[in-house]
Amino acid sequence: MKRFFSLLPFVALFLLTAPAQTPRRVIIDTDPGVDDAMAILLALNSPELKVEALSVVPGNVEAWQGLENALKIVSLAGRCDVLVAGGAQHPLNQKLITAQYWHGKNGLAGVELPASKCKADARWGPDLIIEMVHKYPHELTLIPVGPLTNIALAVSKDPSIVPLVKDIVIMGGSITGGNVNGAAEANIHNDPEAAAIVFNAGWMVTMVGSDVGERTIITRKHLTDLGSQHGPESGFVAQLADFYITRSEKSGYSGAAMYDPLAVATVIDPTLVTLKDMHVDVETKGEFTRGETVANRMGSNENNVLHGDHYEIEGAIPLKPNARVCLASDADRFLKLFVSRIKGK
Ligand SMILES: [Ca+2]
Repeated sequence: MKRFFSLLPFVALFLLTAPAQTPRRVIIDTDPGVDDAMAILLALNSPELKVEALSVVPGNVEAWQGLENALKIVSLAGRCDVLVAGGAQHPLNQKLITAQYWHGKNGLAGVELPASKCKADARWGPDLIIEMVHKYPHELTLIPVGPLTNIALAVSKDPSIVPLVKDIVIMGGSITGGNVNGAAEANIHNDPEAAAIVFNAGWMVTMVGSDVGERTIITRKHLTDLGSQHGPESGFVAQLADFYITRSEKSGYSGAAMYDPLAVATVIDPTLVTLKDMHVDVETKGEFTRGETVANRMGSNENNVLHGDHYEIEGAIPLKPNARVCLASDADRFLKLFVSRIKGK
């Protein structure tokens, strides 16, 4: 008997580390968006995930266009069971900056999908997030792949959701320069105040940034592979990828950054990325740096103490990490996963 009890910790450890038998429940908060559409279809075609809902946030396109796009995407996939809700209409504290330049006039590379057979949920996106977190405590993973407006509104309205969320994996930020300007990544740049609320909410934010997305690119080789079979979803993704790669080539890149799909893939298979715990602050002022994610790679700040007319360094003050920052991805393995999940659908 004594021997059995001495084994209990090991049995418990095995149960905790055994592969999950049931899919992970996720909510994707999205501003669709070419790479959003790819990310949503990757999630809907991955048995590791159960997509409970899409909440729509203004970003790449205005809120109404994003909601229409989200509804058309779930309809194309034959998945009207997935709740789709509109949310915020604008960023918390600034004017919206849309990105038709990168995503086409309707946000979906100008591709006109059939009218949606699915209907929008009547609830407001942040309220839907709050309700779902309470419905499935410790089970839901949030995957925000747009500006963080809806998530900030949800945690501000009901901070009790923070410890009840299983995980939050965002596409946003960067620790080595931006994609909007020298400092800021687009999702954070589009609502820095919301991002600051989310990073300071008290949970660990997994941050899949633009710097890693830009090293995880879809190329014409993958496009040929995708186009080798013809289904409604693979055909749509091939059209999106063609537009997106062409746009990126015109800007001097050899392929298109898989920003949002990499965030979804990080939830499907965390071994695809390398993460490091850091403390991240969001710059909300700054002459050149509004919207920058300022990551502390040392885990501490110098402690400067006033001595007469000057300060002296007296050691360092440790910082509590609030983010798991993505440093690298296994791009080849990710692209294989992406193409295989979309192909033939
Ligand atoms: Ca997005």
